[in-house]
Amino acid sequence: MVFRKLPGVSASGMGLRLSQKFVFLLFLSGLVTLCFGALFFLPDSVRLKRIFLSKTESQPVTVGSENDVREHLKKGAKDPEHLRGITSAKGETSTKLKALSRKPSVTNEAKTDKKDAGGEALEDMMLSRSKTESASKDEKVTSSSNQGANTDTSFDYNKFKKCLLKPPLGIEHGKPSDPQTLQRREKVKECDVWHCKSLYPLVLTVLCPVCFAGGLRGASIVDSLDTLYIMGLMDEYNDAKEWVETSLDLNSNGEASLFEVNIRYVGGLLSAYYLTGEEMFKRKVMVLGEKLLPAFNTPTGIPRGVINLGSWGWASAGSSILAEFGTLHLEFVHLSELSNNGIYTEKVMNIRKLLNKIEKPHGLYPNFLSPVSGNWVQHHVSIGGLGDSFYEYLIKSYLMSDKTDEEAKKMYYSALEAIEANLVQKSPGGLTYMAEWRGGILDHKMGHLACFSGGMVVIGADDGAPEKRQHYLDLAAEITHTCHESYSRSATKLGPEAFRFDGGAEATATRLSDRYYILRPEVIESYMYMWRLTHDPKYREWGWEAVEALEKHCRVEAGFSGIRDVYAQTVSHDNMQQSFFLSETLKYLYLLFSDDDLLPLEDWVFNTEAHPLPVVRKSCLQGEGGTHDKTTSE
Ligand code: DMJ
Repeated sequence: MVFRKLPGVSASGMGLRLSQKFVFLLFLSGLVTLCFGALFFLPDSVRLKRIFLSKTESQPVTVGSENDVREHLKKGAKDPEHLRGITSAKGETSTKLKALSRKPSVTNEAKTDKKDAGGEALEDMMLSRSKTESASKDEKVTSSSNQGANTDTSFDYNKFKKCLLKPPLGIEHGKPSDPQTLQRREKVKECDVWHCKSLYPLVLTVLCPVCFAGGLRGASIVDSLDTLYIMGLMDEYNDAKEWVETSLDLNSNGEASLFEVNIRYVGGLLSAYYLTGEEMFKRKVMVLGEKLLPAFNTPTGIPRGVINLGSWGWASAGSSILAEFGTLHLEFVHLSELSNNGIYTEKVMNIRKLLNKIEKPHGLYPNFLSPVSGNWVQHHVSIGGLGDSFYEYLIKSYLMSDKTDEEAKKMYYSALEAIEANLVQKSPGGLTYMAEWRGGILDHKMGHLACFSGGMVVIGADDGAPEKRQHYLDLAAEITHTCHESYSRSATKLGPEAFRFDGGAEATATRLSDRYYILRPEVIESYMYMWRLTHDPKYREWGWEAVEALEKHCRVEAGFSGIRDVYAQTVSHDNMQQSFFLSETLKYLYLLFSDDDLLPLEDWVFNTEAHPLPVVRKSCLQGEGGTHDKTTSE
């Protein structure tokens, strides 16, 4: 065609046949493509390359200012792909091209990469070798995860502190003025020292006395950080902190429960950061948070229950459990707060959206949902195991949002209405309990786990319809009373795993398999909230009964142990000290015997593993800050 336009020269005049012309053109275009393609393989310094390739394709995206970061993150929140070219810290650079060509698998890179230069690297160089190795490994994961979620480290900790209404640790760490209460509090503290003395040397040498099979190690250490700090056990806290800093390996290969990792590790690291301001905790939790994101890559966005942190992704098929995928909200909102990246909030809002929209039998939420179809898998409803913390997180999301999250509020009170209409029962002996619901048929059993609901109902009492306030207070008190009965009707004064209200039973376990107690916190948790909100002294008395029973039946040489049968006069130990004993049971007991200004409920909500997370005061955090009551001291 070109030839036809040349004056005086016809195509045929060049003596070429059509097929020859075609071959010639093919050769020419191949040559041009080859030359252009070769530009990509030239070193960055070659001028030709800079001339021909546009800036955005060949040069690093320099994230120079906070605003640049925000801009990328804003886009990233809408389009996670966009985030792939951004590395972990403010001011760092990355190549979009490089990021796009990265393989999703991280393991090889993690082994060979060197840690990026910058503030964090410098800091690491000053720490021990193992710390450098561990932090560096974590950093590798962040930069090669291709999620690029956590990039902004500009969270203003001082401003956050100013936005709290009261100092977190109150006056003198919430020391009660009444000597008997103080004595009881000291006893609880001593229990914690006891576990530390026996457990920590093991932790520090053997490394893994309490861990998840195949998952992350050191659950007890991360879980107990804030308890130690709140109790003022600074030597033990410093040991735990050092372990986290030097030995917590976030790349561990093997399956782990997304729920467990979230409530213990994410929750534990977040609360440790908010309480202490230690940047190391924030860095760790940011890395971990990012590693959880692939779990949400399902057709519905409902995450799989089991993940593999080492190989990046979810590990198992099957249904997702309501209490697991519905217990991410508090931690994920804080991951977004700290990283200034909405992606975490987006993930959990997506879950909520689905749950809000889906048809619910009698307004109830069944325990199993398919992450593929987004439908309920069967109709078993429980306020205990499999369902519990989903309801807890609805009301706590509302409270943690500084009472702005109206959707969470609405969902919580409608769920509570459905629970009251379908599950709440009164026994012949006058005990109020929460039965379980199996496709419309009631199972008159209440699990120990469901005993958290006394606390849940009481913290939400004030924000329901005004005419219901007293009703909620009464309901909370009745449930807590029933749970106390399940303790006081046993030989050990500790409660069984599940108790029944049929066949003549009233708050007692009828099956052998339900008779164990594994140091669970839920009953004591409700005592703590009931005490804080009513100041009825009986809750402190009930708490003390539990301390005495724990001391008598569960204390062993190496810490505390669960028991196999709460009705047996002579106990048999299961030789397990659950990690929640440290994070929840002892913490709630300590708070029960402290003044209300230790972690005041106006400022803090506790995640389902009792890790305190601060109320997010958006307007204060975005404005000048400073609601701190200056009359109190730290
Ligand atoms: C804790 O790990 C959490 O409270 C969870 O939500 C369910 N129960 C255990 C302790 O019993």
